[in-house]
Amino acid sequence: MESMNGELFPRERTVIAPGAVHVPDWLGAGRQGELLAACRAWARPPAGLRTVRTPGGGVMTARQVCLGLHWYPYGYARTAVDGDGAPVKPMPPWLAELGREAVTAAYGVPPGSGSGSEPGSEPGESYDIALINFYAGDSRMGMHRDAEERSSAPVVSLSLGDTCVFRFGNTASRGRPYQDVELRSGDLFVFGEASRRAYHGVPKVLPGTGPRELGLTGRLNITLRVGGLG
Ligand SMILES: O=C(O)CCC(=O)C(=O)O
Repeated sequence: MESMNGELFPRERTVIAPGAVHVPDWLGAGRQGELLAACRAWARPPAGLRTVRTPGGGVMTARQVCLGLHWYPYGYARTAVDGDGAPVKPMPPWLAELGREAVTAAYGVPPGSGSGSEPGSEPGESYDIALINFYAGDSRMGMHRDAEERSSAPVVSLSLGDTCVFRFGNTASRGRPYQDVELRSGDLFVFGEASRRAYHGVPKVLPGTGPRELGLTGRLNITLRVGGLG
């Protein structure tokens, strides 16, 4: 018998590497719609969606908007220093809470719960940064590490819209070994512990694969991070 989304076998929670966990279909259709509506509001100026240029002269094909702190290559600021210069929009408490729930869903324990075995964040640390990347058409993202945060709390990644190939690698280099994981609308991916500084990227987005009822052309990815930046 097929599951509701047409799969012959339901996709299951999978540990991709130590501390790196894929939880398919974590966000239901209603929550995806709410998150998309919020992303559309955050994308508007001031400090809205922008094109990111790297110091080496490269241009990122995914466009980005930030909450809490503004990421630029390669640091964090309180204003959109490589955009319109406006103050970054605040991180809403409900999104920080979603980050905590996501870690609990991935690892089975909330962040900072004190068992000693759980990854990353200290008690009291909360998700205070969101990076929202919008992939239109054939946008992609090269292999990189999320390295500007001072906290070792896990990164929480939420996907909306078109399916992508997410490449999850190792901490030593951009090359092999890596694993390719299909991230679909509503999927959660958490990487912390030994995988917190692993290289990762998006080699491919598959246009037209998102759920029609969501009403998004392209793909959105939201990563929630603990900055530890004071
Ligand atoms: O779009 C994705 O799934 C990954 C985004 C990413 O790597 C990042 O924001 O650092």
